[in-house]
Amino acid sequence: MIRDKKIFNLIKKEEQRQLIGLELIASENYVSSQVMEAMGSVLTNKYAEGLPGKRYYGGCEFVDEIENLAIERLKKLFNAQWANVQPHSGAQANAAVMLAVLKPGDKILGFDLSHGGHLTHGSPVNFSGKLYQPHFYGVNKETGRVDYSMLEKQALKVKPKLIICGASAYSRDWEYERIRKVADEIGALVLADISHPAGLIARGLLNDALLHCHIVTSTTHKTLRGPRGGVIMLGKDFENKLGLKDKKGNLRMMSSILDSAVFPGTQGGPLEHIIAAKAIAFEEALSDSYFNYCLQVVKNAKVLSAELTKLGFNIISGGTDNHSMLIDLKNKNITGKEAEEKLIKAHITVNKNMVPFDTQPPFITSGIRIGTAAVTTRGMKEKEMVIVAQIINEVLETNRPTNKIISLNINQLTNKLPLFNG
Ligand code: DSN
Repeated sequence: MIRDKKIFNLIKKEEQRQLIGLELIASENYVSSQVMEAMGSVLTNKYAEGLPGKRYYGGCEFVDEIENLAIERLKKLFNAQWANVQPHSGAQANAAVMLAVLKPGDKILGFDLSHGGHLTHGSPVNFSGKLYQPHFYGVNKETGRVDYSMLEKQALKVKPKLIICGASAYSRDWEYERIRKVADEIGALVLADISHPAGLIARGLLNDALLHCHIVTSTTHKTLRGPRGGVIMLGKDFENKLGLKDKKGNLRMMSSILDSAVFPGTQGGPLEHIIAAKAIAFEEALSDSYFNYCLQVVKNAKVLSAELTKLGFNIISGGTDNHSMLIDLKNKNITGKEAEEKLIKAHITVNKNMVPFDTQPPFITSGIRIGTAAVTTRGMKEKEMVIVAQIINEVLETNRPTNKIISLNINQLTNKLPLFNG
């Protein structure tokens, strides 16, 4: 076969971009070499529709063992009662949960996308807002934190069947217990989408969603530092019966309804090469070195947020409890789009992001979102965060053509740090 030089040259260029750049996109990270190796393995050749031990294809004895290991390791990591590791992404995991517990037209209550929520939590442009009837809660304008009284009021008024918590641009911890309390009052289920802070929750640095929420979904590639993918979990004692019956009239368990909603409900064959890589990442996340990594991610985020605040940047909610922060740039007279473009010229990657009560459209925005998961994997600590804050300030505050010098500084900072951990 003729080697596809075009594609491999582009992959090489992307590797170089990742090597020399400063990756501050809050949802990205760098996987270990063994996670990478599993993703490029012969497992990609295998069809395995169904679950371990119950497949629709022959020859699944080894992928069965792999998938069982992934499930067991994930359950251990989160102290979960049950897990499905097949969702191809976080969006797929959320789609499966909604298919499992809702009927078209049912009401859902999610965190407003423009306040930091996610498309799959009821946005009108997403299946969740098209198939179901979405309602929203947001943050308090003064504090920038989730307005739990608003959430409670909305829940009591709307009586949704599902309350969704979790976010993609929110730097504070969640009060899961409080959300569960109001859900119990109205007989709603609670779904926590912990995609962003999953690793920090697993290692006990943030409140545990699995203790209070009926169903928990996550991606595996953000703070969890695994391959691109999704998972669904049930916390202990949440194997609730939903009142649904099988053909023999027996009550069906939540786990079985969720399994069926993943396959055949929303997906076909599972990606066993990705599931193997997930299993490796879960084992890595159980290690002491990953725990220390999580501690450093949070320390780095706190230092970066404090340094940016000193330089006059407005961090929504005044700081961070996790790996991320959302910066409102209105006082800097620059839009999110302009900031993203200026920073990329200096080899710093961030994403423009709506801020709560934004007056700019989503393609422009008034803010940027920053996270420390990736740079911490590269080995950066508090000292580097001080430098990063100064460089961001210099890029955004000046109109001088300093970007070349700045990108050289960034490259010096990143070049010596390996792309693969472990
Ligand atoms: N795109 C992801 C993020 O950046 O947070 C969420 O899907």
